[in-house]
This record gives sequence, structure tokens and C-alpha cells, in this order.
Amino acid sequence: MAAAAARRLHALTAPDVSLEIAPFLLEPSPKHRIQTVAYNGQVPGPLFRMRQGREVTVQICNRSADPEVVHWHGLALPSAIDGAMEEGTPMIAPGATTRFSLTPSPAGFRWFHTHTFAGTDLRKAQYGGQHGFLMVEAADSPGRFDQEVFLALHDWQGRDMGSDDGSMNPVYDVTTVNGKMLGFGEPIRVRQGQRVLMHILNSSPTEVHWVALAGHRFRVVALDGNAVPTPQTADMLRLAPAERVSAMVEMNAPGVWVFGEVRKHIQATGMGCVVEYAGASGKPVWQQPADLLWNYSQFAAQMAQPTPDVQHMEFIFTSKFQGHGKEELWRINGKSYPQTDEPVLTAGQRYRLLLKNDSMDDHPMHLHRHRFEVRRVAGSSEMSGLLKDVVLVPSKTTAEVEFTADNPGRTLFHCHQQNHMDRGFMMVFRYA
Ligand SMILES: [Cu+2]
Repeated sequence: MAAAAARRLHALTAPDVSLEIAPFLLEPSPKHRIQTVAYNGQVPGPLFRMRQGREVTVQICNRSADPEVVHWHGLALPSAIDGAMEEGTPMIAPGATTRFSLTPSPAGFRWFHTHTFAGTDLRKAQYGGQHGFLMVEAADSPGRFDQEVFLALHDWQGRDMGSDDGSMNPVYDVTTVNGKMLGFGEPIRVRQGQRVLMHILNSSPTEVHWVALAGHRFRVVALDGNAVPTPQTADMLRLAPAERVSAMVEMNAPGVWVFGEVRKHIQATGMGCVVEYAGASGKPVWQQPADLLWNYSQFAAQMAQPTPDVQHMEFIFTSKFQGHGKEELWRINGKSYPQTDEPVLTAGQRYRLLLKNDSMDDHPMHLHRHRFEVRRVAGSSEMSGLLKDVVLVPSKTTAEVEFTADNPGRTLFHCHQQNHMDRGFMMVFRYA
């Protein structure tokens, strides 16, 4: 009795995890200042480490001027705390503090970010600095590495451009790795012979990114925080918005190197950081890799496994222009959120989603509260074993993903591009 009371008192006084949402002046370089909103006074926000299945108390204090909500991306949480008002998570009013318990699962590299509407304000929602890393550790985590590094790629509209023309197409003039432009952040310091596990997050509101580390190759071991059936070596990584790649890098080329965006015009706006070996000095060196090559299927199991008793659902993505100077409206099966259908799931049933992208853009599709298995993308052969929570569906192609309805509650399915979700590219699944 006394112990239970003591635990309750402790829970009231000291949350395990605390987030403060507040205005923040980001200085990606001495010449750039971006007024934004951030978590705990830093961009990216804090790195939280949690143990899989061990409940933690979370406190979120909103000191910003807008209602906020924090989405725990990649976790299987109840709808009430997942962090999307479309699922029923309450918004946190300006000045308010909320507190809840969260049991993190599954294990892996997750993240958290705001899940609000930006509309024409290209500094709000995911355009701003509200994103942070979450590592959910498994009890039997092998940890066969010497150093772990977390990197967030982000695009910013640094100038005060406004958007009077009604255009919702952002133009980015500042890009960063962990909130800093290339050459202005602390270098990643390594030693020869180290095995460095790089956890890379694309927190960009809208952009797909390609990255490389000059002088080195990546051994891709996990996508979206989930171990891949077939680890592969790659010169370059492709990350759609909200995707994560975890890759081991053998530090076997002493020197001072650039990790950065492969496309020069983007690296020139800042997207890069320096990797420096102990004892090495000099100007950071960049090496331009060859062609941009990436496909999901190289990481899948060698033999595709069929799934019995799978229900098929088909979704067609289209856009509709609203008139000159205006952004198009995005539609799933002909309807924009909140008019989109609400497909009904039966708990325990397995579903295959056929995602037909009939538009001119590529879309990073994200399913909340569940993981899906990527089965086919853009004319690939059938694959299995690749578990993700975001899949990039290229223009004019079809992707097929499968998931088991194992977490009852309202479940948001949407394009992770901020300007697309703001323009109706969302739908909610509900359980029978
Ligand atoms: Cu989209």
C-alpha cells in the first residue's frame, strides 16, 4: 500500500521522459537564423532510450502558441496517445501540460514528431524543428558496434518568404544534418578500426534524400528500425520523408571526410557533416558517388513467402488542381480527408493494401500503430520479410504492403509529405 502510494507520488513528481515544446532560434551557421519551434531547446530534440515493453511516464509541456500533439512514429501504441488528432489523441493547448504512460514496442530505431497542420505557413508542423530520436532497446540487444551515431536530415525555408501566392510548394534554402549546415556542426569523431552504427532519419517535411559518406560504404542492417532479412552493402542511402536507415560503417580509411547529400546543389545548401578520424586533419574530402541506385527488394528475404487468408484492399492516389496559384487537392479513391472512406478492419485478420499511385509525384505512405511487410514495389517481383512503417510509392506505379490488424483502435494512413497530408492525403482505418 505504502509502496504503491510512493510509486504514484513518484509518477506525479518525476516523469521518465519530459518534452517541452517552445519557440527556438536555430542557428544552422553563424550567418543563418531560423525562428522555429523545438523540443527541449534543441534541434533535433533529445535522443530518448527506452527498454522494450517497460512502461515509462511521459510529460509534455506546450509553451508554444499553437495546439500541439506528439506522434510516436513506429510504435504500436493505443490511439489515445499515438499522437494524431484524427485517431482521437487530444491536442495539447498552448500553456497546457499533459502526462501519460507509454509502453514502447516494438524494439528498434523510432522517432517522434509533431503531427499538426501547416497549411500555408511553411515554418509550422514538420517544416519546423519538432523531431527527435527514440531508440527502443530489446532486452537481448546484441550491440556489436563501437559507437552509435544518430543523424537527422532536414530542409528549411530560412528566408521569410511568406506564401501570399497561395502556393504550398516549399523552396528550401537551408538544409541541415542535426540542425547544422555542413562545416558548422561538431564533427563525428571516429578512430581507425571502429565499427560505427549510423542511425539516419529523414525528418524532412517533403523531400527524399540521398546520402553518402566519402571514402566509406554502408552495411545496411535495418530499415525504419527493423532488421532487414538480407543486409546489403551500399555506396548511397535513399531516405524518403520519415524513413530511417541503420547502417554499419567500418572506419578503415583515416582522414577527414564529408557525410552528405549526394546531389551537389542540396549539399551546397548545407546538408552534410564532417567525419573526422583521430589524429587526422585538413579540409574535409567529398567524393561523388556514381548513379543513384536503390531498391527495397535487395534487402528482402531471398525467397518470397506467400501469406494465406489475406484480404485485399485497393487505394488509388490522385490529385486535383484547384485552380491557378493553388495547390492541388490529394485524393484516395476519389476523396480527400476528411471525406475519405474509413475501411473497417477485423482484429487478427491480415490485409494486403494495393497502393496505386496515379499521380505525378512519389509518395511516402505511412501507417500508424502497425508495421507492414513490403511485398511488391514498382513492378518488382514478390518479396517478403521487409518490415517498415513508410513505403515510397513512385509516380505511376503500384506498391503492395501487408499487415496484420493486431492493434485495435483508429489508425491513420497517410502520405508523410506535409503539403500532401495538409491537402487531404489521409484516411483512417477503424476496427470492427
Ligand atoms: Cu504525397
